Amino acid sequence: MKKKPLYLILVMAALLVACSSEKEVQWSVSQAEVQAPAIIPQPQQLELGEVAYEVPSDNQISYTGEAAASARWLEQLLDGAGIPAGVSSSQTGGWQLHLSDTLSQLGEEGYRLDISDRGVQIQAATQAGLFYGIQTLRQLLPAALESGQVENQPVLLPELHIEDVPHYSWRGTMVDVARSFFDLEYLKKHVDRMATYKMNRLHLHLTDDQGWRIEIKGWPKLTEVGGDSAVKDGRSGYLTQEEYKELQSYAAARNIIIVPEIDMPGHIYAALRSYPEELNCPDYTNIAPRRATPPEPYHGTTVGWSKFCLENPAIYDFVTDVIREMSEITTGPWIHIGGDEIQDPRYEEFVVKADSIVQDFGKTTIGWEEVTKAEVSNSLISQVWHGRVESVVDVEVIQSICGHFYLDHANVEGQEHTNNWCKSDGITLEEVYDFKSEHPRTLGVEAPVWSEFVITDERMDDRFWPRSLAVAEIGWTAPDARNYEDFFERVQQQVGRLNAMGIHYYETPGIDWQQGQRSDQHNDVFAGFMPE
Ligand code: TNX
Repeated sequence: MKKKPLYLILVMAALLVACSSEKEVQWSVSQAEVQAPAIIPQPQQLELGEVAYEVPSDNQISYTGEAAASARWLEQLLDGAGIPAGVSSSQTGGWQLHLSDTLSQLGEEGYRLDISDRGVQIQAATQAGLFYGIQTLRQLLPAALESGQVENQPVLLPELHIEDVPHYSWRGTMVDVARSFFDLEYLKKHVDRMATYKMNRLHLHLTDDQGWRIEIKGWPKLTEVGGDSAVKDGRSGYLTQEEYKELQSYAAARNIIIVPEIDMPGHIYAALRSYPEELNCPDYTNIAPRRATPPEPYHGTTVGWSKFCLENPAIYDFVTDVIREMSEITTGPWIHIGGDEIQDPRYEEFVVKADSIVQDFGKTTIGWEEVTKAEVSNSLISQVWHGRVESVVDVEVIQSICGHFYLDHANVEGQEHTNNWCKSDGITLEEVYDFKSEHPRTLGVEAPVWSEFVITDERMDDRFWPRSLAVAEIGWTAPDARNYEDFFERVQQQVGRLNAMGIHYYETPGIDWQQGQRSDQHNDVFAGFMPE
């Protein structure tokens, strides 16, 4: 064997060192023009470079700290985009995830995203932050990945630096599953869509006159009887505790906390019907006007006619049992006690007691703003929906003011199957977007869809989308950084993605909705995915 000259050995050694150092990764600059990314919600800080990079055909995802789960999310995302990638805890990958306490200036949910000739780097102090960095990256990848239909084309990423922290900690939606039932499958899909746009609270209105939708083991007739009815033409049914828990872990993996509402002491006919002896006054004087008499179900849409028999102390046994079970199965810190639309001399007494029961089980109470007529604890959170209650307590608020956030109202004047009591001409995308909170203790925003007329999945989609994009941006982006024209442009650029996600949105006028194919698969990229 011929001896290799020394200089050659030295060169080879130097090469080896270079290869194993971090400098190994160098992404090639593409000639393509860099397009301004159209991210929703708009990041707080975005610096766009002048070049784009072509994602190589061989990729490695490296992570530090406890970022293994995020590495799996990213792997799943890249896989959907037709970008093969392996995961390792080494430092040499072109895709890097850093989770570190030293990044605490990024807060609970913030992240930093850098795209350069070194590849893609996401940094955060929390899992939520990394997850959101990945969601932003998702919006830079081809929309077709949402339906799993990517063509084998080179993927280009713009050189950029993003530093992004949410304005509000509460960025929610509410689904009324009580008037008409929405099942686990739909709710998971809804969670996936919310997470794409960095929304983090899903409030479930679980009980009302028309139906009771959560299993309570100590009071089984609530679902056996109360779960078996719905608004006219609506769907009956309920979530078992197992399903509820499954939804919670699915949501938690996507940084979404489930907020369960048991609406009391009004809007309670489904329970009155399930346990007539225990919860009603003699002769049903607590049901007035008498829209229905137990055991018949209620299919109408009128509100404000049913309540517990508030002078009967036994109702508190029921309330305690229900709140105990809900607290046991709920991983999030909140229990919503409703409290809306009811007149009774004992209303305040009830609310104060219910608030303290919730706290006894280690949770924080949320109520519709009416509850602040009572001297509730100052840890309670008030959900403002009409803004007419003079609060006697100084508490934090969630803004759901109906003229901006009641998405059961029409997308456009005259739309069928909509409520219109708050705004008769509907709530346009722009009217949603125009919200600004004046309240100094605002936790954030939440958009409810009540389901008196929203009796199919398609209708639920139509009420939420695209208006939830506006809600997401109000929740995330600072008020001064928001601009409707700019937002509207970005909505236009999200169309392909909404289509590929299979969302049955309302076709807001002024937007070209014919971008790509609407998938009938409901194949959200992360649907069904749970990191280990
Ligand atoms: C008012 S908002 C209600 C609901 C109705 C909704 C219809 C609130 C706390 N109560 O019971 O479904 O209006 O828009």
